[in-house]
Amino acid sequence: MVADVLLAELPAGNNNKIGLVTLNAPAALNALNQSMIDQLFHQLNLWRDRRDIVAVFMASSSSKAFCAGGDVRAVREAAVAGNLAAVEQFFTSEYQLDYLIHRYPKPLICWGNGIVMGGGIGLMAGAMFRVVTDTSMLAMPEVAIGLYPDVAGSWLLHRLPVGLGLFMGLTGCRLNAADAIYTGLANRFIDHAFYDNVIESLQQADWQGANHHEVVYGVLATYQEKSAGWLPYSKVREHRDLIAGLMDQPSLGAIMSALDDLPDGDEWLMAARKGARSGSPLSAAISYRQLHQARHLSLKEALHSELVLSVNTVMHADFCEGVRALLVDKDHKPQWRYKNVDQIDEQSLEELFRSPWKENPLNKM
Ligand code: QUE
Repeated sequence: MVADVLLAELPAGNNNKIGLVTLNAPAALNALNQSMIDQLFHQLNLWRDRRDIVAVFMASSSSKAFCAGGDVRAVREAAVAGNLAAVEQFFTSEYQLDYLIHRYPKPLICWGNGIVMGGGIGLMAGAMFRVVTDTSMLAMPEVAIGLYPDVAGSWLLHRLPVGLGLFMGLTGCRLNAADAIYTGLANRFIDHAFYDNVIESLQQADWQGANHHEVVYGVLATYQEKSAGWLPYSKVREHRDLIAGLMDQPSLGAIMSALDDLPDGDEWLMAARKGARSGSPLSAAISYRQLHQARHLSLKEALHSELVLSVNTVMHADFCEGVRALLVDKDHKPQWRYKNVDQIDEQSLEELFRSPWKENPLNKM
């Protein structure tokens, strides 16, 4: 069996080493399964405590994707089999990993080449150095499968330009490298052709006695400069005011109508409109409510509330049907529980936010 996470310790002079994790499940676009999450969590913890590890680098062996999300097919199978424990374990360990990355004390570089969606954003968002490339495509597309923007999305999406986080959650819109830099979801743009050079320069840098963050900063700055002419055009920046206006409505119903009423013309906006029209109305309502409720939560609190919501959404909302329609049967005809957001009754929605546990499983983190 081929390992789905490749580990390497690259020599970086004076017995220093750079920890390199390479996601290696290309057929699944590196969608994170339980084993990959466990391996990442274990190794990042070991490297954190090792004196000879000066920096950690996360990358992918696939030119198509850094990480397309979580292995939602496996999560659905567990849910369909009534294996609640497996569903709980998956989200608990995924969020623990995300939390570890957000608080990692060593320079952590995430090379977000190709697709970076959902759980992939969860890995990237917490890294100090978040690199996007000429092929990067970022999205929080969970509304399409009956989930909602988790992996700390309810913490992260508030920190984007006004209205954009909610817009991303309701439409699943796609961001390119320029959008990612503009929003802060990424903070370095480097052409993917420089990947080997970046690794080599990190290995050849003078780490001894130097501040390790400054070393990484300098190496990435060099290749960012060489890539400067390539940054694509930002649709998010162009439409910033429009998006803010669309999201500034008295109710979710009014927001969905505003999205539905977007005129033909701009292809990026039409794709977002399509995402909003075809996504799960229940997911839209969950996202809307969760984003508002999480406004003042810490990262840790946000993850705790997401764990409740994710497990409930998988067991009791549109998730299994969404994954069936988009990723299993691929008929792309999900039968959502509600036709539109106005038909959702408050009590059913409320129940999804109610914790099934006396103690949240993330309390051990
Ligand atoms: C929305 C999503 C996901 C998606 C498609 C969507 C998602 C996800 C995957 C995915 C992709 C490839 C795989 C896999 C899952 O697709 O979160 O197992 O092999 O993980 O429209 O949120």
